[in-house]
Amino acid sequence: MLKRAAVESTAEAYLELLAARGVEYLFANAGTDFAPLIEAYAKRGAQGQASPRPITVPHEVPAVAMAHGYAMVTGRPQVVMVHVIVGAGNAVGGIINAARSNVPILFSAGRNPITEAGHAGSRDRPIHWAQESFDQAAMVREFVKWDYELRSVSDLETVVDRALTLAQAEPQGPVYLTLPREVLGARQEAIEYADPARVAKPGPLVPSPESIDEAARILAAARNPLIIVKAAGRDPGAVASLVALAEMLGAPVFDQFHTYVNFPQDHPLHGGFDAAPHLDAADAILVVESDVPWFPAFTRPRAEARIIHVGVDPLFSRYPLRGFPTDLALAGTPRLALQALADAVARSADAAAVAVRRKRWEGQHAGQREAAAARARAVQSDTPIDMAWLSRCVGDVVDDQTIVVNEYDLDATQACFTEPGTYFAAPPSGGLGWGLGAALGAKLAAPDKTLICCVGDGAYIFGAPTAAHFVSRAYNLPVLFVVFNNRTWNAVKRAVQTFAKDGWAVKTDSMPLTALEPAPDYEMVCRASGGHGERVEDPALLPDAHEYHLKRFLHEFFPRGVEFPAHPAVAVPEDLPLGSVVTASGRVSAAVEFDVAEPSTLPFSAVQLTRLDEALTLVSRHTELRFSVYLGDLGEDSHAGAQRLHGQLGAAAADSVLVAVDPQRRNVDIVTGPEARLRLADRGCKLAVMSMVASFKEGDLVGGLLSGLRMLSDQAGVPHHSH
Ligand SMILES: Cc1ncc(C[n+]2csc(CCOP(=O)(O)OP(=O)(O)O)c2C)c(N)n1
Ligand SMILES: [Mg+2]
Repeated sequence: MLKRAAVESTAEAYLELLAARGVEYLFANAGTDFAPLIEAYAKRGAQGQASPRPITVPHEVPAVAMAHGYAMVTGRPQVVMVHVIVGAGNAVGGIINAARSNVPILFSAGRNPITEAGHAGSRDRPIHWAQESFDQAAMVREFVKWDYELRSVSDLETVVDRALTLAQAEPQGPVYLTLPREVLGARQEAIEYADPARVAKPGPLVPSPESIDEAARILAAARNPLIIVKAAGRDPGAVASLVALAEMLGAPVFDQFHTYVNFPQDHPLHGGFDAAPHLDAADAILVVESDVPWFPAFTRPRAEARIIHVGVDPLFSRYPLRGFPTDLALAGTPRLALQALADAVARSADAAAVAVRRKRWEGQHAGQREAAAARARAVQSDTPIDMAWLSRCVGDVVDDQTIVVNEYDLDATQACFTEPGTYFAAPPSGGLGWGLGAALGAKLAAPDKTLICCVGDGAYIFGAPTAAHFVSRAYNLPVLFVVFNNRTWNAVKRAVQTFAKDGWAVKTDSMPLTALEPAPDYEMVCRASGGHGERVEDPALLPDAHEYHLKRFLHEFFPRGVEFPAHPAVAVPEDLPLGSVVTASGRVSAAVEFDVAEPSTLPFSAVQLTRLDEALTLVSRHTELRFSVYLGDLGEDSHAGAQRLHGQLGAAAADSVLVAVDPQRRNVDIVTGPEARLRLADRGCKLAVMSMVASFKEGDLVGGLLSGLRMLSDQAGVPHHSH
C-alpha cells in the first residue's frame, strides 16, 4: 500500500520512514549537523507523529554499545547517529565490535555542510571547513557491510530499506549511512512510501541436504566426537538444536570463549569451557560459530580427525587470516543446520555407543562443576576479594529473569547460565568500552529483566561511565554494575607474563603501562548520577551486598520509581508487632529497638521499615558499628532526649550511632558513643544531618534517613583491624 505523509524536510521524511519500518530508537550524540533532525523531531513531537525515540547518549562508545545491546537482545536493528567525522571516529571501536559480533545496526553520521554558500544549511561555523574529509565512510568501510551517502529525498525509501535489509541479512552486521546537512535540511511537502516495505525480510539460510548428510555420516561414525561452540546462542533458538544434536551423539559441548548462552551449563553434556585437553583424543570435531576453535601455536587436533564447521559464514570471510583445517563447511543458520544434523544423525547413530559416551562425559561434567565450586570456596575469605569468589557471588544471584553482560572478569565457571539469551560476553574483537552501554541497551530491550553488568576496572573506564550513568538515570534504566577492581589491566600483565615468562618484567616485577593506580573511588561515579554506589572490600559481605543491591537499592534508589517484577514483592503479614518486618530473605526482624513512646504515630509502613531495617543491617555490618534509628518525640531538649535514648543501649552504647528524629519538632540528632566517635567526625555527622533535613523538608522521611545512613556509613568506612 502506498502511504503519503506530509513532511517539512528530508530529515522529517527520514524519521517518518524509520518509524514506519519499526525502528524504535535513535541512539544519538548530536552536533551542528543534527539541526534539521532536531527541528523535525520537535515538529513531529508537537503534532503527535511517531518517530524513533531519541536517546541522548553523551559519548559515542556507549551510544553504539547501547544499539548493540538492544539488537543482541531483540534481534531488531536500531539506529545510531553521531556527529560528522569526529563522532564517527569515536564510534569506530563500537562498530568493529558490532561487525565481529554480527549484530545489525544502522550507523549514521551527519556530514559537514558541503557548500560554502548558497544553500539552506551551507557552512556557517568555523568547524565546517576542518570537519570535512575526502571520504567519510572510509573510516568504517572495512567494518560495515554497505555504506552510502544520502543525496536526495527521492532515494530515501530505497536507501533506508536497503540499509535495514542488508544489516539483517546473514551474516548480519552494521551498515553505514552519511547524512549531509543540506540534504537533511532540504524543504519537502510530502513523502510517499510503501507500507509495509516492498523488500523481502532476510530469512534463515539452510545448508544443502547433501552436505548435511555427509556431515551426519562423519559424526555418527565417530568414536569420539566433540563439539566446540562460541556464538551459536546469538540466535536463542539454536540452543535447543545444539542440545538435540549433542544428545543424539552423546558428544560433549565445549563452550569455548563463549559470547552467548550456547548450551545449558547444567546439562550433563556441557563439557566446560576448554576443549584443548580433549582435542588429541577426538576423531570428529564440530566447530559451531567459532572463529578460534584452538590455538595452532599450542595445540591442534590429530591430522586424521575430521573437522566440520557450521555457521552463517563458516569461513569468517572478513578475517584476513584464518587457517583452521576444514573437511566440510556448512553455511547456514545454526538453529536449522544443527537441527537438520540432529535429525540426520538420529537415523544412523549407534545407540549403545552413544549411551557409553554420554556416561563418560556426564562424569567429567559433574567433576568440573564440583571443582569450580571448590575453587571458589577455597578463596572465599581471601582479601583482597578473589575474582573467583566475586564471580561465584554474582553467579549465585542470577536467576532466569536475570541478564548478565560481561565485559571481562566474571568467571563463567562460577555461574550456571541455562536459559538462552541470559548471558552476553564481550565481542570477539574485544574493543573495550562495550559493557556499560550494552547493558543499558539490553535493559531498554528487556525492561522486566534484572540487569547485571560485570566489568573490569579498565573496562569500566573505557565505557565512558559518566555518560553511561547519565543515560541510566535519564531513561530509567536500572542496572547493577559490578566493577571487578583489581587496580590494573591484568590482561595486559598476563600477556607480558606469557610473552616473556622469565623476562625482565617478571623478574624485576616491573610492568609499566599496566597499573590503574591510584584507583578512583568508582562507587562515587555512579553516585554522581543519583545512583547508589558502594565499595565492598570484605569478602564475607559480598553475597549479602549482591542480594541487597538487587532486591533493594536497585529499585529503591536507582532510579527511583522503577519496580522489579523479576523479584516477588515481599509479603508482609499484618499481625507482626510494630517495628518488625519480614525482610526479602524471609527473616523477621525488628527495625527499631527502642521503647517507642507513641507507637501509633509512627509514620512508616511495614515496607518502608523493611527498607530501613535492611539499610541498618548493611551499614552496621559494613562499618561494624551499631546503627539505630529512633523516630518520635524527643522532648523539649531534643539533644538530651537523644542522649537518654543512647544511654538505654547500655554496654552497646560505646560503638553505637543513634539517629534520632523528632518529626513534630523538626529535629534531627546524631549521638555517637566514644568508640563510634573515633570513626565519625562531627563534621561528617553535621553533613548527614543537613542532608536528612533537606529530604525531610521535601516530605521524604525514609529517603532522608536512608541517604543519611549512607553518608554516615561512607564516612565511618570499614574498620582497620590490626592483625
Ligand atoms: C579499546 C581497547 N583498548 C585497549 C585494549 C587492550 N586491552 C585488552 S584487555 C585490557 C585490560 C582490561 O582491564 P580490566 O577491564 O581492568 O580487566 P583485567 O585485565 O584487569 O582483568 C586492555 C587495556 C582493548 N582491548 N580495547
Ligand atoms: Mg582490572
